[in-house]
Amino acid sequence: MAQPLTDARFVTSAADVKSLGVCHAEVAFVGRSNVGKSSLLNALANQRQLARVSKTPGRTRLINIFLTGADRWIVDLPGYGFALGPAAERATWQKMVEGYLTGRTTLRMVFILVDAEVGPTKLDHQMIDWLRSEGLPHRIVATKADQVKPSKALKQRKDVAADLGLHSADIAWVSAAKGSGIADLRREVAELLNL
Ligand SMILES: Nc1nc2c(ncn2[C@@H]2O[C@H](COP(=O)(O)OP(=O)(O)OP(=O)(O)O)[C@@H](O)[C@H]2O)c(=O)[nH]1
Ligand SMILES: [Mg+2]
Repeated sequence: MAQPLTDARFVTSAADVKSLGVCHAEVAFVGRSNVGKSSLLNALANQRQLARVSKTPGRTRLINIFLTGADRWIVDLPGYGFALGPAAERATWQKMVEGYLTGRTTLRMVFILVDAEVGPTKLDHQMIDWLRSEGLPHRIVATKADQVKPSKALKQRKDVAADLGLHSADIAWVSAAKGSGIADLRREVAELLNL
């Protein structure tokens, strides 16, 4: 049988959670702009151009829905913290993302992406604190792991985890560029979606 998630295809973009239909189960990916969300989705789906990867931060400004299996969704949320945009734009982002995250009973997991080398930023902390306070199921994924020197990897994993009050093993370490950690995360997503 083909690998799960590799059948993923883009369905729609939405600015408002109210315009989204129902599905059987969904998982969402969120993180600061440029953290590698789209690249990770492409790696999980084993497709080059499923989600758009760009050098310009803040490209993904809508809720992007991808369909996999029978009625399962993978949801790419717009990144936060792009270019210190106008306050009104940030308010729109917040309304859209928080509306989505609190408005979906079929949401099984929020994957929150943190840059492995940079570690959690102030905005990452805010997002994670908010997810905790809302009691939303979430899991940290450290992206671009290939950017961390192998000699520093162990300490970096410990430091990033400690910064978030977690253990190293609580965080999924991935590199979309090198493929490390992708198969495990794909399996995890497939299980969450009962695929
Ligand atoms: N070295 C390395 N670079 C990566 C990796 N994943 C993504 N990148 C690079 O990081 C940049 C941003 O990647 P995207 O996947 O577009 O990030 P995004 O979070 O979707 O960004 P926005 O949609 O703009 O918020 C691109 O230049 C990617 O090539 C990785 O695993 N390793
Ligand atoms: Mg993107």
